[in-house]
Amino acid sequence: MAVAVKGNTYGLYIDGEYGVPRDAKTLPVINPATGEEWATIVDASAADVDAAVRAAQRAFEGAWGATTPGARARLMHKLADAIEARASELAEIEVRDNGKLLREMGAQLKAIPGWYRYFAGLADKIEGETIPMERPTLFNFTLREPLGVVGFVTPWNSPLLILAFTAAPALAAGNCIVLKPSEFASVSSLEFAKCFEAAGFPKGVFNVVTGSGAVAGDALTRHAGVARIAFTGSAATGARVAAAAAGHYASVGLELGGKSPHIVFADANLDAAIPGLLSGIFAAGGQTCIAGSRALVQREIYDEVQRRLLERTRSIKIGDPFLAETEMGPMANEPQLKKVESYVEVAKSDGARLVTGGGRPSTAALQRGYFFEPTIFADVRNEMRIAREEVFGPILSIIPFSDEAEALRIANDTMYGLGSGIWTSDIGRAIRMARGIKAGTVWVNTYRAISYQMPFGGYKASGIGRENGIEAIRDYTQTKSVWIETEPVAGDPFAIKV
Ligand code: TXE
Repeated sequence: MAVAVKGNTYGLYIDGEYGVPRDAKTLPVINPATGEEWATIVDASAADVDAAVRAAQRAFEGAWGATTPGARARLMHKLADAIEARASELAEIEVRDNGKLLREMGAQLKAIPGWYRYFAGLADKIEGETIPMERPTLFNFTLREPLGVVGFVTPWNSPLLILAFTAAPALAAGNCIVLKPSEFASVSSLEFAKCFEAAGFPKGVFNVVTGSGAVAGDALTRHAGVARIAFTGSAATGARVAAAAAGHYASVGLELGGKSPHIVFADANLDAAIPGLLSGIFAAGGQTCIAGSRALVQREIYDEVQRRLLERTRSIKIGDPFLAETEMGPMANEPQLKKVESYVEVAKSDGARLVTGGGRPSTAALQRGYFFEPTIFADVRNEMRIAREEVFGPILSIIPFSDEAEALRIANDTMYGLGSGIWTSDIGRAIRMARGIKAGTVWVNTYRAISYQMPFGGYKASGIGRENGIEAIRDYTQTKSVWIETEPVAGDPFAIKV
């Protein structure tokens, strides 16, 4: 059942209820493949955000706060089952929301239950420690407690997968959530809330407020009732979010952009490396934070790699993201299309050589959607803007290099540090490069692989903190130190006990 509560307007999800606030402003939801408006969402006010935070606080102080770790885990397993039951429906909504391929979103939705099951398994393993003290009469231990209400601000490119990175550990640790999804892709998050109902979560544990970043996002990140903000989006907005969180002493997790180097050495297996390079930049139309947008290619194979890339890129099928044979859908929204288009001129005027693409496809059927051709620039120098700024689209820059040292220097000459790829058949070189690269993830002879088991996050301007992996759960707990004197004595009241 759809959650549109008023005409085709999707309501906010607060305290277990969908509702459209009286006099609510709305925002259109556009299908980027057709340019058509297919729904509207509420453009929430600061008061709506406050209502959601209060609902989450009530749940935290009430039914959810009283839930045992084992019960939390069981609910999370049921949540995973509920997602599985609605996976195809949710994947289709995401495609309509952001234009990514059904084969991509289908694969993401299939994987998402794994995140909730993995962290469900940790819910009853959040342990404090007993600490051996120098004074034997002391009995000291730590408790690991949830933070309370956490606020998530998510982007449009993979809304439910990115949500899983933070929601799964947050729930396992016993927190309540207020989510502000991107105004460009909110419907899947609203529909996803139904899975919480199906699983039997208490009301208020998970809330969704839709709307703009400037109002709803800002209100959430500034709300004094929110103990932690997890944000995924652009580096510029991330810095604003961190400043807003600092105003009320909330912790932050930031997963920001990238300009990931994808390095191919002459000793690489090119039959694997070429599809690897393509997946790094043209999968999802390059609209991923881990896009391998800088291909660093060793001079001996520079011409061959260009030729083979060009051959395959020219055959990429652009079109309806719902069709199984489509390989690239549209850009997710109009501002994103305009941004990608603008970088073609930027690259040309900086002297990069356009090898293929560079514009919107001429096919009549694609004119109304936000489609853009897979584009390659060669002879790029790392100083050029096309090699320094995140485009978040299907534009690959090819940069030649001579040896390991030069590859490493170019790879690290960036403000970002999220992903990186190395293609080589020399294990020693792979290890040397993996050690030398300043990025949160290094893929060797593979690319764009992600799992709930592996920490994920950025160096430098690519973010703060790590998502996924066992340690991610620590970010959603706080430590309480308990000191117990088993043989109280009247000590010196004017000297600290050290
Ligand atoms: O991002 P924003 P946008 C990058 C990518 C893209 C660019 C712009 O380069 O071209 O960002 O995309 C909310 N307080 N990435 O404009 O602004 C906003 O409503 C609180 C990289 O979509 O970062 C949305 O929910 N929240 C990326 C979210 O922040 C605010 C994924 C992201 O929006 C806010 C997406 C504010 N002041 C874009 N302003 C990745 N790392 O994967 C905006 N928001």
